[in-house]
Amino acid sequence: MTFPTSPRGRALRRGLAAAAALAAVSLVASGCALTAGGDDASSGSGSGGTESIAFVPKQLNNPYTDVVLGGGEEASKAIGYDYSVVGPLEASASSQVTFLNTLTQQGTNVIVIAANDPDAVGPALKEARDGGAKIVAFDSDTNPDYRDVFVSQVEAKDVALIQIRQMSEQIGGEGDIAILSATANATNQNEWIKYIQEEVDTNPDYAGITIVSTVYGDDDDAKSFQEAQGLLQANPDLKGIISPTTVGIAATARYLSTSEYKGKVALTGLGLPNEMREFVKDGTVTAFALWDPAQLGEVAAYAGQALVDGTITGAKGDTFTAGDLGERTVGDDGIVIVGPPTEFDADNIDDYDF
Ligand code: RAM
Repeated sequence: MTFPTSPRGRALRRGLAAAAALAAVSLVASGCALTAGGDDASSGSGSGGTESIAFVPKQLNNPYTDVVLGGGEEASKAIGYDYSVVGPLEASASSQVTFLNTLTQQGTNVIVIAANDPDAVGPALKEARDGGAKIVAFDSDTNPDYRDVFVSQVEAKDVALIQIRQMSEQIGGEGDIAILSATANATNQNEWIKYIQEEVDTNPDYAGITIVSTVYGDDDDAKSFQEAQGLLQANPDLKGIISPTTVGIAATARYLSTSEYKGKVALTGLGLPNEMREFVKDGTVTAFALWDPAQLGEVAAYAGQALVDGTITGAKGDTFTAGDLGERTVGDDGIVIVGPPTEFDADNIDDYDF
């Protein structure tokens, strides 16, 4: 099943991809600041607004994050907020805490965070809220006690269902598979993996499939590449790898593409079309999935504004308008869904530019 995308949606994607490229330049600059300046990494484009919004991704230098931030920056400008990005260069559990403390001291109005660990950021977020900040989690949730809303890319279970179905289709429903994830504490990854395992354990369609190993590339390209190589060495009969992370799937595809396993070991998961195109065209990858990352950043910014304005409190049934993306409703547990996911293959990958 493929979810159609309108030409207008594609045009929007192209525009946001351009914005993301600009954001990426800022992030490179911030990486330099980190090296030269000690414990802070930041970038931003003050727009002169009175309210401020700061995005704290799991890590800087992640191409997926760059596209999310492109959407976040566009929306922040549209609502007249001062926009900035701060965050660690690696996605370890407590690496975001010092950045949150600084934002609290600065009186930031909205903190938009993708948590490296659901609890490690808790005390710092509590302090920010005590100081009046609104907290929007995105991509990877915090413990719900510590945020006002969680803007989730798509329903977590749907992400899992697509990936296991694609894998099953590609290996003929039979065989050993492995999962190559991001970091071990990432809430989003662990939820998707839980649902994938649940499907394998309970859905008769997948009775012939066994998950023999789960490894962590930490959203580091080199480590992900090595983990992919290690999986094939340790499991010579492996039929496929699911990598629910854009960094992991791209690194695994690169490894497979020049190995004896190209075209023999299936690879699916969540990837950026622009990073995966060459591997779809050279026969390493048949199909994978993702949503529009820029929309995630956009909806997060508008949710932050709605919280500051008091239009929503994060209660179930609250609604707000996310610019051109239209009305969004807060669901169970304060979750706002962006969706829908799209499946990419050789037939449609050239229609996307992010
Ligand atoms: C990676 C990150 C992110 C995830 C995407 C699909 O870049 O791990 O959290 O949502 O992939």
